[in-house]
Amino acid sequence: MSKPLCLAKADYFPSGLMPVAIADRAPQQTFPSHIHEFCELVIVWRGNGLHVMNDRPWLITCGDLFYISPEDCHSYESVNELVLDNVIYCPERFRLGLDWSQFLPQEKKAWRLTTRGMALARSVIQQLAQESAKSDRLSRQLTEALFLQLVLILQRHRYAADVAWQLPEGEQLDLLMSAIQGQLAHFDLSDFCLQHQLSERALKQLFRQQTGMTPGQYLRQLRMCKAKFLLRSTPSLIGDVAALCGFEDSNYFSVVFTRETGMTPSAFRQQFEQHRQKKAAAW
Ligand code: RM4
Ligand code: NI
Repeated sequence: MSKPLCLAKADYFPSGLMPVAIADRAPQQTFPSHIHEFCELVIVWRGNGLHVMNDRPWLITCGDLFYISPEDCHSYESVNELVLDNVIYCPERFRLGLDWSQFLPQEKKAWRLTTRGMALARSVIQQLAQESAKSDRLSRQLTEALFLQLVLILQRHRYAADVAWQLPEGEQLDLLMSAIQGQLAHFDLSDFCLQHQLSERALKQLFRQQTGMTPGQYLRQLRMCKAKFLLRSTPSLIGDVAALCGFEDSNYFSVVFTRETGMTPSAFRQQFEQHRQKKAAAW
């Protein structure tokens, strides 16, 4: 294999003395495999994409956080309105005399940030962007102090991104079920497994053992339950009910609904209409 591209300090830092710089990527475009002469913190604000680091794929979205060392090789293979900040830094330029290895994790590179952590980090990064663009000594010191503040905030508000495979099986199921329920209209099992680094095959098997159905069947049943509820208790149009339940095509929704319940969506709704009218007439 050919050597990957190596990004040079001189191209990304305004001066040879400044220890930190902010490279905001709004948007981040696809970017080929590369290593760096510097270190990099990546904080994802919005959108999604496929980030590959040292040959491992990560489906990334808001709240993802990566600590990238010079020798880590990474790329952005696909992007979808991906917005992130790269906080790039050169440890040998720090002058405050701190033991930086204490503040920056060595082993674990992929983390997630809480919403609160994102808000706090964002405001420090805004200040960092301003200070690091200047060149006087005080600005360099302030930049270093702000960077310390940032890494401490990240430490306090981050959590491990890829612990799901270490969870006991029961908790893997909880995680899966709450994800299905929470994203009824858009749930995708492969994405879920990629995100949590779980084996799709093993998870399907576990799900089947415990519930007697596949995750796909469970998802379909939940969607049908929601559809019945909406048809029965709201005046929403059938097309809207279909969309809320994850069906882009309302004809296809009608086919599935009829197959599952033995009734078309409008016949199903009709029953309750008649019931309601009779009740109203009786009064
Ligand atoms: C690129 C990409 C790279 C980063 C450089 C500074 O757009 O985000 O990962 O190293 O910027
Ligand atoms: Ni990079």
